Amino acid sequence: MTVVPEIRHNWTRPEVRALFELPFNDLLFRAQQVHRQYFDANAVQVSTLLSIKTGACPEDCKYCSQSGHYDTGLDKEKLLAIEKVVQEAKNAKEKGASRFCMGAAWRSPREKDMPYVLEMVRQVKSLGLETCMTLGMLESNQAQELAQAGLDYYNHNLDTSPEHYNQIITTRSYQDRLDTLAHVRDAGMKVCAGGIVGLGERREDRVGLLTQLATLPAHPDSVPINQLVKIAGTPLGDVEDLDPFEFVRTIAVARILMPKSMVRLSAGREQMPEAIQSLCFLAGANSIFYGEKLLTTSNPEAEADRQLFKRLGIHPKQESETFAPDVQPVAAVMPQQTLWRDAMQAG
Ligand code: SAM
Ligand code: DTB
Ligand code: SF4
Repeated sequence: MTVVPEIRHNWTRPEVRALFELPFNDLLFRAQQVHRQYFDANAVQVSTLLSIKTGACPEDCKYCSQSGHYDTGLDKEKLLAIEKVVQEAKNAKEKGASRFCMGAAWRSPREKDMPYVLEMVRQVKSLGLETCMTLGMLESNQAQELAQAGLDYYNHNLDTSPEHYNQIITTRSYQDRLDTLAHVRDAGMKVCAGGIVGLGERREDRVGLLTQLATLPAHPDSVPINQLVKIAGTPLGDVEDLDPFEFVRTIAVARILMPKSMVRLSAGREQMPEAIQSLCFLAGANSIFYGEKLLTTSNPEAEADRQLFKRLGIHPKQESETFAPDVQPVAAVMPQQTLWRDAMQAG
């Protein structure tokens, strides 16, 4: 019988901080233990992203190539035609993606855009792909409409800690983001919510971000951890690099706090050595974006990712794949190593 940590929603900042402070090897060991209790450690889910409406965004997110507040030299595009989106989705499926994520540079969808967006969901879903959208803030009725059209996931990130947030975005509040997540949850869609690190934030802000995510009424089904892709022309265009081990730690802590969530090694892989990516998989990341482009920036070549998977013995996770170890929950594992060892020995 495998002993699994119970799913907790009452993580405290000191507990989360203590996890970040563990020796690297101990942290990775713990994350791997948790990961194996809920997932096949060698299966990674792959999604492909498409920007369905690019640039001229009214929001002022200091990291973003698409904000209309900064001159990033990006070519702006109108909302793509549905046929074009469907063709891209077919290509992504042929290349092995199981989920297709569509992103728009909007503060929130306008009512007149909704019929197009809903039709896009229906047509992409009819290809046999899982669907995900990220369109900015949603009202409750918009979330309901998307759910009825068959949208599986909605992505909306908290991005950083509540106290660092105003340094990064001033045009929408942290509470606005929490409200959108509540609307998505209430509409019955799966929630994809995570954040972005390497913004020049302190470790305490990474602690704060993950504590917020892990104390939501339900853990997000998917937790994207983005590493800042530095964009020239934005206020964060030449911020200092985050220590790659700190990025791996962030993944590991996310895995321990939210054992049943898919943790996505999201933006920033193109700039990340493969050895660090493989440490992220060891730390419990089990989802990536696959295909040469994210929204506006580049991602590793699909062939390079196929080779990486082959070298690591990883296979793409299929939606039909289930993993059901013979498990029994125990009281949640405490950050102190001794308690962890006791819990493991009890198993
Ligand atoms: N406009 C929508 C919104 O912000 O809600 C959806 C798209 S937005 C690009 C989705 C997320 O991508 C952001 O919340 C942020 O976490 C991430 N992101 C955006 N630009 C990034 C960058 N340069 N590097 C890393 N992650 C980025
Ligand atoms: C998420 O958390 N990361 C993705 C997705 N959700 C929409 C977006 C990453 C964007 C990276 C920068 C760009 O390509 O513009
Ligand atoms: Fe707009 Fe989203 Fe970029 Fe913020 S992250 S500027 S909301 S596209």
